[in-house]
Amino acid sequence: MSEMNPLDLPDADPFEIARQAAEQIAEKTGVERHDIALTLGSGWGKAAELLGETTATIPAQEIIGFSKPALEGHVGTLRSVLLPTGKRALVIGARTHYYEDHGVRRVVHSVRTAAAAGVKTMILTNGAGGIKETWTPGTPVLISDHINLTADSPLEGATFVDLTDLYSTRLRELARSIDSTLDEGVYCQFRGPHYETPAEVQMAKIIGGHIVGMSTALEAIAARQSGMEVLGMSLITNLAAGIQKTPLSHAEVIEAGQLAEPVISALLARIVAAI
Ligand code: 8IG
Repeated sequence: MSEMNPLDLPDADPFEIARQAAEQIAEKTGVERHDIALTLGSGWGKAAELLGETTATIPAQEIIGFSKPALEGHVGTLRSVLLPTGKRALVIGARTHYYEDHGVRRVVHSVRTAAAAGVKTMILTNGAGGIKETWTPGTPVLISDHINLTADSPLEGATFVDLTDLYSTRLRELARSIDSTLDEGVYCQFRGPHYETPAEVQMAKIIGGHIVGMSTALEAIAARQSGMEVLGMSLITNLAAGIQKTPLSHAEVIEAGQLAEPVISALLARIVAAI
């Protein structure tokens, strides 16, 4: 059933495996180095086509350390895109979620691979629940900071990494120069895969959270460890439990994502063109 992944071996070096993955990507795409990487979460997939010309598409599982996508709505490919600016973007349509229980190394492997491929700007996107009552489903927001509620970290051993300005102020300002109406908020990563209880959403609100999700924070930490600048964006596909009066459903989340997708993908493409 599940295939063996070298990241799971006890003496594996995740950075060496990321280096090998980057080498395979360079071989398969014919692109030696990429400048920007984007992880496209639910609702953001269409951005891949709008960014520029796709010059190569690779099924993610052909690259060392990557696995097949576990979720509907996630495409499971890595694409190399030539931007109008001449820069090269690596589009990651294959996200491993923490709740899949494959360990943090596999969660952040795509980010480390991007860094090894030369990427300096990491764009992390997701679909998430909104706590701010002014947000309606379909609203894209900038991530200004995060609260990591997984009690886990991609850093191993005594590795101390500064997370001040983790979600680059410069890139958030650049995004707002493209769309001045973009709001921002603090992203709380829960383990999932269940959605929160209303009480947990209230807790998130009280401790300073505005967005609830199941990804991104661990990836952002790994991105910063690798020295990349991070831009984070959430598509609010639903109001968080208890904020919205009706129960949450995965179908609703997918639908809100599909409706918003063309608009937010175009926005993201314009932001990337300005980087
Ligand atoms: I889409 O309401 C999406 N992902 N934790 N809570 C959490 N993750 C989400 C939610 C949500 N909506």
